[in-house]
Amino acid sequence: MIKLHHSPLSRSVRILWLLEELGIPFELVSAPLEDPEAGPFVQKTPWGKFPAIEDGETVMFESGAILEYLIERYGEGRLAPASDAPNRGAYLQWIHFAESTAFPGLGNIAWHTRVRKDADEMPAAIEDYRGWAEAAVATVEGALEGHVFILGEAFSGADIMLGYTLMIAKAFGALTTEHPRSDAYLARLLERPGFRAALRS
Ligand SMILES: N[C@@H](CCC(=O)N[C@@H](CS)C(=O)NCC(=O)O)C(=O)O
Repeated sequence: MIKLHHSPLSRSVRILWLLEELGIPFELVSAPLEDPEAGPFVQKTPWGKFPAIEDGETVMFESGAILEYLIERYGEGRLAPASDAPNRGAYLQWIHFAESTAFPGLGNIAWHTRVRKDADEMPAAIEDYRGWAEAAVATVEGALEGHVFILGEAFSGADIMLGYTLMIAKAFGALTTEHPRSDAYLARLLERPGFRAALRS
């Protein structure tokens, strides 16, 4: 059985949400976040980070990679366009955009406001991080024109990756009333029972 190492509100929410959407059995191992100032990779998981999964001999971290792996292995055609579908490229792009491009600004704001608590000493840097995060939200805002989900009508794993990022962007004030499509999209995602369940654990 798949084992998910999860910490509340961390990026492992994405994988818990995915597992709920897939409806496959899994074991949840939940733990509080160790003090991030203790150093990188110190979490009590196989790779020192949340999320991590164990699936037989496969032990992984990186939320985007885990999401792709689980959908390919257990999706049975759900939650992703086929590998030769015209929107397969967009699907992969948004999965990776959510973490690699959209998250770093938010991660830096979180680090300096919640962990180091030195944000007031570095206003220019914080403004830059906020600018990066807002630019990422604006990119999603443009892409959502005429769309229910990021690929159009169909919900996919890319929405799971983006939904978590947008939730954090809203919490840090980078998703605002200037982004009505993104805000409505996030609200739609938050109505999904899987996302709600993942946020409760
Ligand atoms: N890019 C990785 C980031 C993983 C990550 O940094 N996770 C955070 C929680 S959201 C963590 O484990 N932080 C504690 C630490 O780095 O020790 C992913 O998407 O899974």
